[in-house]
Amino acid sequence: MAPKKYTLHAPAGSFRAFKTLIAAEYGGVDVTVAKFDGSVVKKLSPFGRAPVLETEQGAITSSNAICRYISAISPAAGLLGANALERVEVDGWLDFASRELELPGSVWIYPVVGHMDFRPEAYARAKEDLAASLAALDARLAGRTYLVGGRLTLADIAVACALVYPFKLVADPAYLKPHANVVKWFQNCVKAPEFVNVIG
Ligand SMILES: N[C@@H](CCC(=O)N[C@@H](CS)C(=O)NCC(=O)O)C(=O)O
Repeated sequence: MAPKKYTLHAPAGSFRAFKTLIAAEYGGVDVTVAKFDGSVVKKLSPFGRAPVLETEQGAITSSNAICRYISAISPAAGLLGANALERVEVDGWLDFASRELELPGSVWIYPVVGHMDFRPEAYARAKEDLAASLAALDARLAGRTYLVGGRLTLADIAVACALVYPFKLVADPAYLKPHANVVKWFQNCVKAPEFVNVIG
């Protein structure tokens, strides 16, 4: 049987695309990244937002849905959790990554990389909000290697991807000092070849 075709449409360097591409690395799913064309995304996505995954059955929108799908079609990688409790915990961490990390992380980073005007209040608030989320994450990671269960899941992938740019571009050692468990866990995740192949 011919291998199924999956094409991901996302701007270059999108942290929302990283989640899917790393899940695909763990799952052994071949995902082609298309040269980004916003007009294609507008056609494929009802909201006109990237990323979008084109499959032979139709398009899938929303980065969390896409990475869940890639994990679901490669069950041997165990990315969605080992039982019902782990599965809902993974879902919870995907929500956490989107709301509590990607959101403040973007508001902090976008003015720095020129994607948004600099507004001092929003910038300061984003830094504070991200620190509060990191504190919660740090507490969860005390004495644990992974966020859910005893092995890496999509929860680790999504949460680590949300932190790639904040950690690379804006968070200095003083900001990260209270979050040593997060830093240790993050470094452990991103050194895996499946992460390195996507984010370098
Ligand atoms: N919750 C969505 C957010 C997607 C999103 O905001 N994508 C941005 C690019 S990273 C976008 O397409 N912005 C263009 C627009 O909103 O028109 C997801 O996780 O996929």
